[in-house]
Amino acid sequence: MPHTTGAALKCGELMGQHTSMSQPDFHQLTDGNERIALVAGEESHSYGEVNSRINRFATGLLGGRGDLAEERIAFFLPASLDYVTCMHGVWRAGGIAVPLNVASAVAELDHYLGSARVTRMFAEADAPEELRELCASLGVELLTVGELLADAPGELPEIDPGRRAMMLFTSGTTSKPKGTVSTHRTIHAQITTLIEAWAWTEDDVIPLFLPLHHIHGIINILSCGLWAGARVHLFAGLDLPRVTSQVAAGVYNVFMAVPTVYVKLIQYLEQRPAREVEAVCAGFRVMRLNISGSAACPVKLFEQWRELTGQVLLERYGMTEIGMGISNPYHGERRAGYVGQPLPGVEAQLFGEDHQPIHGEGVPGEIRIKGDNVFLEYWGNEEATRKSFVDGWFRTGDMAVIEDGYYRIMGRTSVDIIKSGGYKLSALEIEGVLLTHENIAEVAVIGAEDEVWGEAVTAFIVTKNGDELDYAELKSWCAERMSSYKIPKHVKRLDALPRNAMGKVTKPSLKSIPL
Ligand code: MLC
Ligand code: AMP
Repeated sequence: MPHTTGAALKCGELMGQHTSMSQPDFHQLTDGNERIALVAGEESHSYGEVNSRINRFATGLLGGRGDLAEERIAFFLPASLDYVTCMHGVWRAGGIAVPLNVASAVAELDHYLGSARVTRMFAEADAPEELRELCASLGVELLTVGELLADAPGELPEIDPGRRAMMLFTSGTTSKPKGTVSTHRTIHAQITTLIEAWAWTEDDVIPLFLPLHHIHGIINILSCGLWAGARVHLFAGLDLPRVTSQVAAGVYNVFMAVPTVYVKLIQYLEQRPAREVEAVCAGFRVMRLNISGSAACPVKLFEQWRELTGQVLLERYGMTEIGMGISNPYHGERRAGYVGQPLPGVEAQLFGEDHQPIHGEGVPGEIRIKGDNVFLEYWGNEEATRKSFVDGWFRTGDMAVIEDGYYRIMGRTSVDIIKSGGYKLSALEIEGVLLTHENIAEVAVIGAEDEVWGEAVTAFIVTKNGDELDYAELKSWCAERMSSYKIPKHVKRLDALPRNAMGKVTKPSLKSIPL
């Protein structure tokens, strides 16, 4: 994929327009601040310690240069001190941070690294051999954070807020994930609106077990936490025994997760002894805030959580391209099945198919968003960027209706987007991989309604030889080619796919086929 040759020019153009800053203003990240910023297992790190490590890393990254000039630096790191060092170090040195999914298959990493034209990648010392080979074949230098820590911090560049800061890969209606680029200003806006709306303070303590290649983990939890001077507990993944024991011990006062996590918590607690359940629920009950988002929170789940813990979930709506857009109130009615109202600084408007704004209530339309929170561009893909904006409004592809002043999400404009456990997946991307299987002639992938995952990836296939495919074999075939959460949970063989008169597969009709 061609890389935007206009990058340097555009950045130069922006330089004169806004005041410069040496780093996005995470005011608590300063030398000498002894408050604890990160807790990882038995280790904890103060803001001052993290700050000086970031400066030493940024200095090492620069290696004598004045500015990284938007060099794409990828990192393949779990939630850790190294991850935070990398993210902020790249920002301070003037690069574009490209955090990657540590659960990616090599074929996916090939696309991310290649399309972003990544030059350097940071991983742990024991990075898998396959990753080393991939980096070597792409000419990407593979390093550890420790290797680049300078002995002392050097001078760092002034970074204009309009410059590119981060690229996150997101699935869309095109087959391969696109790099969503946000600027320092975007990130600043995405953070500050949440600091205000959800009343973050430096007394907050929050667990972070969501992946750190998506905004839910990166912005809502890690960045808001560090901006506020709060304490963020890092986990490599959702470790229910550890998280719940910390909850029971009263460690946290804020909790943020996707609906699937609340489902998993309820299922987990159903199997635990009554005394433990009581302690965990008491730990949740005293928190100041429990948030659900990244996928629809079913009303039943909202009620179950309230019954179990007394917590009224605050549901909010967001997207990689916009950060958070719409939220139920911190103070005020949190309505089950609704996502609330636009956040401070975010403009939201429903539009009809004729691209006209819908005024008043009760008429569904597509949510479109404006504001500093909106991303800059899809990397190297001007056409996709252009198509996703109309008159300066970003088209989310999500349909909603306003009822009694609250937005209710109704679904998406595309059947090819699947939300599974909070991950956005492209049906077309999964179909593209399945079609390379030697015995698959045709395939249609949909998201089937599912109590745990929200939607479960489901593949309807027509085999070349007319026989069933062995599911276990197909699963391990897929595992070599895609992240495990993209692998179909259900596979159903059909003699032929249902098609309309134009020959197009009628995906909605697949939803009613029993699995
Ligand atoms: C894990 N598995 C999934 C899955 N997560 N399958 C489908 N969908 C998912 N989301 C599968 C694995 O492949 C594996 O299968 C098995 O479940 C166990 O894996 P695990 O990693 O141990 O699962 P678990 O830890 O329970 O993970 C569940 C989860 C995780 C909900 C914690 O999926 C998750 O972190 N989701 C959140 C993603 C997120 O942050 N989205 C935000 C995007 S930003 P097998 O067969 O190998 O056993 C966005 C904007 C916004 O949406 O508004 O926030
Ligand atoms: P992503 O592209 O991974 O950032 O996912 C963003 C998408 O998640 C949105 O476009 C919505 O479809 C969906 N989403 C996020 N929050 C909610 C919510 N509270 N209710 C319904 N859908 C949501």
